[in-house]
Amino acid sequence: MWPDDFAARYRARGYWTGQTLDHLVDPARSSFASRVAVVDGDRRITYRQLFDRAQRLAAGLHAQGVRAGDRVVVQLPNVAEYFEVIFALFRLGALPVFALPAHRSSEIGYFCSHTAAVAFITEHAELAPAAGDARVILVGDLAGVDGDPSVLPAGPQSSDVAFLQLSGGSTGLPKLIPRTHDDYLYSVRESATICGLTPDSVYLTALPVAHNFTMSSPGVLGVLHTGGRIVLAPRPDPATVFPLIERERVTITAVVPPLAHLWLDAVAGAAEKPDLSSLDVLQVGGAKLADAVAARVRPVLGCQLQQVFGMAEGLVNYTRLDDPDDVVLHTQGRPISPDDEVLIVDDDDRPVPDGTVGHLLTRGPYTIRGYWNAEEHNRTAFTGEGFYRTGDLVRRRPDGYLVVEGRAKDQINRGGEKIAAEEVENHLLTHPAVHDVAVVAVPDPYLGERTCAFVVARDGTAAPKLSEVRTYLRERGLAAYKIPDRVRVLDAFPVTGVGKVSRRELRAALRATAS
Ligand code: OOB
Repeated sequence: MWPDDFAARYRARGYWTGQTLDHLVDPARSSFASRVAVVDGDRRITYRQLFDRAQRLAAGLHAQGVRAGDRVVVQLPNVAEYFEVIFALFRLGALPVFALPAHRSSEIGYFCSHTAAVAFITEHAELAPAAGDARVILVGDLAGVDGDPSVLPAGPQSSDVAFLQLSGGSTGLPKLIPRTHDDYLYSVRESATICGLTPDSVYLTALPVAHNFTMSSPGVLGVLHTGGRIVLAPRPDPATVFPLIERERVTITAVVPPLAHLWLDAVAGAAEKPDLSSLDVLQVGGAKLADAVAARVRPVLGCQLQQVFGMAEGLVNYTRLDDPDDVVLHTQGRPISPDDEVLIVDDDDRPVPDGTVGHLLTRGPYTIRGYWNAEEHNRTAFTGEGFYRTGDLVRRRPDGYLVVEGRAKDQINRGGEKIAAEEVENHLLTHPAVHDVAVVAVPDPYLGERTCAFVVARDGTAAPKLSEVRTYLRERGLAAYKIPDRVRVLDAFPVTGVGKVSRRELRAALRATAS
């Protein structure tokens, strides 16, 4: 948590307002109450209906024993129930732990045990055994969880942790990110302004709704803050989203670079063009957008591009809607807040001049000061002064805009989906035929990066083939996006440098041979 003097400053400057996230759907903000908040297929849910249902669900969960401070692992696809669940939990002061729909028993089991979750809400009955002691509530059974809201105790404080978000991770196990009501609401409100949201905005949720980009940049919470409308897409493919954009007159949506690419190609190649004329802004983020793809957005889709460089730990950078093309096409934006402190440093933490590539460190009014229950990891993930080491290599232009030039963390960014190399390596090291393994990113024209596992076989055994590796990891319950795209077998790893070989050097050496 933030030191007192920082917290006092963020309050005095009006960033932290003392409100909690459940306030976003409060019908006391009566101008919105009768408007549609969420469209999910044929279901159209007003702000008042969402509020009422969330209150009743909160009471039902309370009756089942869910209390303030309890953790509840939430794994929901893009469905209306997601909103009922999160606002019910926010009302109770219980903490959603946001799993992704792609997560499987390995990830879910870890989230449930690591957070000592009291409940696991999912659509996947087959993942129930992974939940351990947590009560499993299937999405289809949520409607039966109901109670009288008048018995609910007082809600949380704005300085309390509101939920745990997942870190992309670079170590063996994913870290959890505690975000408070105060800090998150600040980023949501400012993002809504920066992205030009109004009560007439219609936001298409094409990416998973629980990802930080979709939730808050400005995402679904930004839309609820301004009284706009959320349209949920079950899948992000053109055949699903284009008709939704047409029918609902969508004005803004957010995608990762491979999806931007896919949508552009689909429109460019269509004999009969979809009507995307309502679309004002296409936000692209989560991974570096290639200049060539950026340049096609306006000519092909007829809308504005906004680049978004953010992280679930906090800091979010946007190109602004009135920025010139040079900035929008070639930079990843600038921070939300005048109090976002950005340091770009060399390997010894010494600041580098503008224009020089260095490690991005940051702290500010909505960037965490530490991961949840991870004291030891926090000592290296944050500086003594509380700056978060993002692991990103960036350069700052004289106008303050950032350009992402690379990454120093042991992570693969597979089209916006983050994979911790070590997590996959640890799974593969349990394979009886694997002596050693290094998982590295290899460049890919479509996804940006894919994963390659370099495997050294145990003496006298045959190294597992790609198909065996895939089956093995699937059976261990690893999410599909973490499963290597390629396997390469080596007799031994190259010896890099003198003395003990660091994993990082090894991965770098192997990456050089992989492309
Ligand atoms: C978003 O959040 P995460 O937590 O999944 O991943 C954060 C990491 C960053 O540290 C950076 O390595 C990479 O994803 N990243 C980008 C990028 N946006 C994110 N790298 C290059 N260019 C970009 N535009 O990915 C996220 C959170 C909020 C808003 C948008 C994205």
